[in-house]
Amino acid sequence: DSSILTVPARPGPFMLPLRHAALVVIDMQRDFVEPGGFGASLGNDVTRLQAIVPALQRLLAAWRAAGGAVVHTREGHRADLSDCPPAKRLRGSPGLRIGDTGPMGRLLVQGEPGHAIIAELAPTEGERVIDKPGKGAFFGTDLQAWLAARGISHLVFTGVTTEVCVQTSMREANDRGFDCVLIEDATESYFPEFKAATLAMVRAQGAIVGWTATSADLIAALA
Ligand code: C5J
Repeated sequence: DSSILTVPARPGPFMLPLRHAALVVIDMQRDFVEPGGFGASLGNDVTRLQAIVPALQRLLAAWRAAGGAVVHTREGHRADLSDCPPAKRLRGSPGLRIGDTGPMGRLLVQGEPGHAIIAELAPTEGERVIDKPGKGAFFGTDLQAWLAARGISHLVFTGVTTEVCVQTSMREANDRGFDCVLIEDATESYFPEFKAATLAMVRAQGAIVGWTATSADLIAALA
């Protein structure tokens, strides 16, 4: 079938049936990428994450041009925090907690300025936006049913942060039977060593969680 693309990847080629695949963009929200948001409240240097935006823009453009499905996720909670477990809200000693008001509104609360996807990567009409209360994109969402209804079996993961929401979502997907590839230069962490370790561990042991590939190799395969 000519619609099955071969993407150079690690630990070996990733076979990508475009019509049964979705590009998943995890949590590219102001709360993680811009100063004054949730990520910064935990003491992180958020500027590291901005470096992947150009690669992600190029990949989104190529994927959209090829007609592939796109899913964006946003981590966040209802205004009354009824879907935010106290264990999550009270963890650690951050400057501000989830639900507290910062320069971009209440941290990790739906509808607040900080909850929005950054303008450069704004979803277009027809793309699915999944609001998730946890780190994984499947927990507490209808993502699995949405993908099943469209016959999607292969997922291309991008976004932030590599070892938290991206890895959790990729592991959830792997256990649900999806073949997954993580795009190395379209994901980032506040901790470079955690990103490197995540890339290494997902593709180890014969792709025990999935594959990794570069955006350039995927874009070339889409052309
Ligand atoms: C975190 C995420 N790091 N999107 N969320 O808390 O990775």
